[in-house]
Amino acid sequence: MLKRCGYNPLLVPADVKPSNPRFQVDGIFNCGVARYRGEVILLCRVAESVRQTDENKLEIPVVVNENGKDVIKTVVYDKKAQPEFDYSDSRSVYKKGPKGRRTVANLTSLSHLRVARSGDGIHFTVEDRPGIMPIASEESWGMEDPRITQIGETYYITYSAVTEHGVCVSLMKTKDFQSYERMGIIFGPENKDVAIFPEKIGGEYVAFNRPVPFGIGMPSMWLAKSPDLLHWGRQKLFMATSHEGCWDEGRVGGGAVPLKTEKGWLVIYHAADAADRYCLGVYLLDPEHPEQILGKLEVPFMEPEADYEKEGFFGNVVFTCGALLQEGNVVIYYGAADDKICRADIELEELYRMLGV
Ligand code: MAN
Repeated sequence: MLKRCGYNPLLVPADVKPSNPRFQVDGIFNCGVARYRGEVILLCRVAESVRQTDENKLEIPVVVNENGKDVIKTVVYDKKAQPEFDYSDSRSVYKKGPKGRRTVANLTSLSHLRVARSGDGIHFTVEDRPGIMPIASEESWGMEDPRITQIGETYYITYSAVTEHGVCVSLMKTKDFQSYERMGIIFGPENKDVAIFPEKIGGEYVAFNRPVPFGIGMPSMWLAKSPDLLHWGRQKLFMATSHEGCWDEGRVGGGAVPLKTEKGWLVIYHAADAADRYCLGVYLLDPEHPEQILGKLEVPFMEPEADYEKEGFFGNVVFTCGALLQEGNVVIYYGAADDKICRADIELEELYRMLGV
């Protein structure tokens, strides 16, 4: 039913030129998707780290402002001399706390956003330079997981804006994927996975978002509304995590920007279990009332199964930020194991059948 592209992975770290001679590319993954002037554009998350020279040390890049100018500096951990930190997760360094609690001390890599283009949706060329680099005031720890919503001729991009004070979601816009206008933070910390519907519904913009509660509750999917794309409110819980032992027990969050079909909004989302295994699920929502679910699959329709999804920077992950409708097919671009970009297609009719609509 689901056809993984025979050319997978479409993009790997070796396809990307580092933005800085001291850096190596750890991953190109979790990309926003758009059609622009007859081409498919992927706005990719590119994660880079410092090429390490001493195995006892870990040098981490961050953006800081010095004398009014943004520069990349490194934070250096001495693994032997600093055992109070946990270095076992490839994505983050954790500070060990009491009762097994741990907090993120740093991310191991710094992500920026970069454009890749293709005429056929399969063979992509990655630009030599970053499209947008993080700035110290808003994204000192990086820009992650962009999602593109086309409204008219403007492409609105939401992304995780990460700093030491938390993960926010910011908005920017472009008309040409060359110059970008930052519009600021639209969801304060901690929030992620914002996918804006591509048109107003009932006179308002609608977006999924994924606040991370502290103390009570789990990271779940919420729906917010806005008159202008900047001011979001009237939050409603859309879907909470599921029961213990289920594929969606750990977290659920928006995935691809919702696709408009003749039967309603097709929503591909992600969920992770307690072991951080990320799968994709699907919903069909009422065209006029997106909080109303017309069809839902109780099981994931895509799980990390291929080697390139099971192994990588952070294994057992399929994660999408964007999909396209093309001749009766849903074309899903997704990040595999947090370091590659892949494609999988599924017929829309097949999805309808699975959803019982
Ligand atoms: C995070 C996401 C993604 C990433 C997954 C899996 O929660 O924001 O950036 O792909 O974890 O590591």
